[in-house]
Amino acid sequence: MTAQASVPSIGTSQVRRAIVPFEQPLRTASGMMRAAPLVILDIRTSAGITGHAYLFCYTPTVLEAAARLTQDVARALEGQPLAPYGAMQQLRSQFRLLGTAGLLDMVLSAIDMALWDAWSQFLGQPLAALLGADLSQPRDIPVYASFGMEDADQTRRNVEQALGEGHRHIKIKIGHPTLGADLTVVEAALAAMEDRASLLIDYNQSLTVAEALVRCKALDAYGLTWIEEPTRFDDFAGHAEIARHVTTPIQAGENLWGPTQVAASLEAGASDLMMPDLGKVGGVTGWQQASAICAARHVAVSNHFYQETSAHLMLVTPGAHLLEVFRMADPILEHPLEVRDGRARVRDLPGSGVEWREDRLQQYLR
Ligand code: SMN
Ligand code: MG
Repeated sequence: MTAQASVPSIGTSQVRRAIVPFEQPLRTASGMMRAAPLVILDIRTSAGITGHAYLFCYTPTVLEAAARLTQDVARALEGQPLAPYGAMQQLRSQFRLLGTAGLLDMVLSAIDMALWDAWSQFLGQPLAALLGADLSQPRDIPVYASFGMEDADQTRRNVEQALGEGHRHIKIKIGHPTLGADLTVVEAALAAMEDRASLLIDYNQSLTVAEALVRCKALDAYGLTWIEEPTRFDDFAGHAEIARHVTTPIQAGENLWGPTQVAASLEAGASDLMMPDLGKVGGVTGWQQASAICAARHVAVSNHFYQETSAHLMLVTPGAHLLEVFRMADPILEHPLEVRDGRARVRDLPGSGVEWREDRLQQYLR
């Protein structure tokens, strides 16, 4: 039997919508979030295996459209061989004239993640092992605790909580009305940390370039691990201007559409670090291509969201840096990513680690 004959074919997909409340509302300098609007995707195969993925849609306003688009695009895959590379190449070729940046790239990313989950289940391998990691070796990935934009008192409490959980890297969001207010919160976090952890900050694109130059230069005095998205994500020249005048590493990438935009961003010198989002960069396939671009430029790589699948990928990512653990889907997952003493570990089981707790998922379906 030829290898091709043994590859199962892609079957029908089940697409559902869920809104899963955050443990606590999350304030960013660019808006407040209270829940995760998620597309829940299950792609069946002729081998009786089902690939799972969720897609974070940021706002409930687009959830129904994203689910409908996911259903329509996944239908175009039915009958194709499951092998993700060929299936995604074929699927993306249909959108060459339309272009995919935006919701369609998110939908294609989710489909890609589900196909890779099914593919690694079919081959009986954890995704990381399938991509070349030796899971018999130590495979802990340093994580960071990620918090919203809070005042000094709540920031101190968040830092204490994260330190108590063993975290050695902590991210907070700033972008308060004044630089002084930002520095008050940063100083409160650093005082509570007492050198037991490193501090990362995230402006969520909230500053003009001029204001970012003032604020980031002032932040240079604090020895931060990175300053994230000080200005609009797609203003590569603006980010590059900031990066040229600031010694603290500039971090960006969570909003970049695909490896091509990752390459353009790095080419422009927009950031010193990169943090692709699996739900925007093109899923596992997009991450592999983006990761290769970063490796060629010796740029350290972190993730944004999707820690279950990202943890597998970080084990085969040159320059793997820090893993963001943002537990938006935990309430509906059978096996939330295990984090102990500030380090994450993937399970040595087939697949990407995304599996629903159906009884809990039912509570959140819309
Ligand atoms: C972020 C963006 C959107 C929602 C929550 C958090 C943030 C991050 O930019 O880096 O996690
Ligand atoms: Mg961010």
